[in-house]
Amino acid sequence: MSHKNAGENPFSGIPRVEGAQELLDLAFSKAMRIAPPQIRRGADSLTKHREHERNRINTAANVLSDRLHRTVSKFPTLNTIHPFYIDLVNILLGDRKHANGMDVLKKALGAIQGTVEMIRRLESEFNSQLDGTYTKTQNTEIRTAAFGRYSSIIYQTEPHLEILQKAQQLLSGLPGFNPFQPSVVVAGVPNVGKSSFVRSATSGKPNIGSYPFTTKQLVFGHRKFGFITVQFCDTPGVLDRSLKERNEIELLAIAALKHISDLLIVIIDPSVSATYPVAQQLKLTEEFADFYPQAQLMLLVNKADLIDENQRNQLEQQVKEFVETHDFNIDATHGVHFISSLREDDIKKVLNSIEIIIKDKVLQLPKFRVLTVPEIAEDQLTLEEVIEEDVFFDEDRPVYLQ
Ligand SMILES: Nc1nc2c(ncn2[C@@H]2O[C@H](COP(=O)(O)OP(=O)(O)OP(=O)(O)O)[C@@H](O)[C@H]2O)c(=O)[nH]1
Ligand SMILES: [Mg+2]
Repeated sequence: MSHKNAGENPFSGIPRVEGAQELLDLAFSKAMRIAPPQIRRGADSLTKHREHERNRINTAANVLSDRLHRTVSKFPTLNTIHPFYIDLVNILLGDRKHANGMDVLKKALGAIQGTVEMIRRLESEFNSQLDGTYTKTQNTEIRTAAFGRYSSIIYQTEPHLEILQKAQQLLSGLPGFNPFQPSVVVAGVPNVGKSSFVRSATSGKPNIGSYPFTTKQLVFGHRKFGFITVQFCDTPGVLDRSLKERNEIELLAIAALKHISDLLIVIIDPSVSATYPVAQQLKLTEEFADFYPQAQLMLLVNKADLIDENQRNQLEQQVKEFVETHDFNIDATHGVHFISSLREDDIKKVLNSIEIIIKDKVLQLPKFRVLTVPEIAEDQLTLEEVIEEDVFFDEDRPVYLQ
């Protein structure tokens, strides 16, 4: 099992997983291609033939067990991964009726490890069957029998291989999340402008479209504020429905919200083309805030370019009342903005507020206080590397932490 650095997706290194038939084809074709053994002069042709069959039995076992072992070893140690990824595994691989995804994956990895051991046992059994007293035909029959047993074992493990294939396809492309960096999660109903905002604010490249559900996965972007790097997570649009009615895409967004959000930005679309009326979008904001009560909240009323002054005044009043009548962790000065994510100045204003909230509130959380310095020790960076990577250093700022 492999270990990853903080900030990397623990599943990112998993190579494509071969299916049962593909594995067997590989193993048997390699075994059948090997040249007859070079045996000391004078050895009889029966011995030569027997050793050739032995090599085939061993080669096929090697290919099968090496490939399977390599696949299993590329998966991360499951009990050390961050709860964020545990939730994603549970959602993406879970069979909602019977088992959660982590159990499904653990079972599959265990079964495949068991298959490797079984192949090795069969290899040694068939090796000891190849006996000096047998004819060539009998030795070939033993090799054929070995291949038959290998095949049935590999076919038995096919459902588990399929789970690993699914895991590789769904998990290896997940964004890397660093639990040692503050995270901003951007949420809201479909089409409000989440991806547009994350794209303007960070180095990420979210998909943008003028129809709901453009973003089907989580996308991370990063932005440096002086010495700290902040992760921005763009989420798929979440609809205003009860939890059990939500589909997989929406559950993904919620899983992300729960574990990683230090600052939750809820974007509201007040325009006539919005998927939901503002009142309903505000109601959903309550749900989000309940979901992760520790997160700071920021409300962005977006698409301000599409509303007139009258509407804007009304909205300001509506949002003000909403905030006053709830007990949110929301900054009085920096917590609410009316913006257009198409205007650069508006984005700058919001980024400035984000920086203040992160430095004043989020970095005060105990988890960041303990983790800033050990991160360097763990990565074994030298002072020069630290300076080069600009981890804590910025021309405009003193070198110490606040
Ligand atoms: N006029 C105007 N259009 C905007 C603004 N922000 C975003 N849009 C447009 O709104 C549409 C949806 O934007 P996205 O950023 O894809 O919205 P999203 O919330 O990520 O959508 P989903 O991923 O589908 O949930 C796009 O056509 C954007 O160009 C804005 O401030 N003003
Ligand atoms: Mg989007």
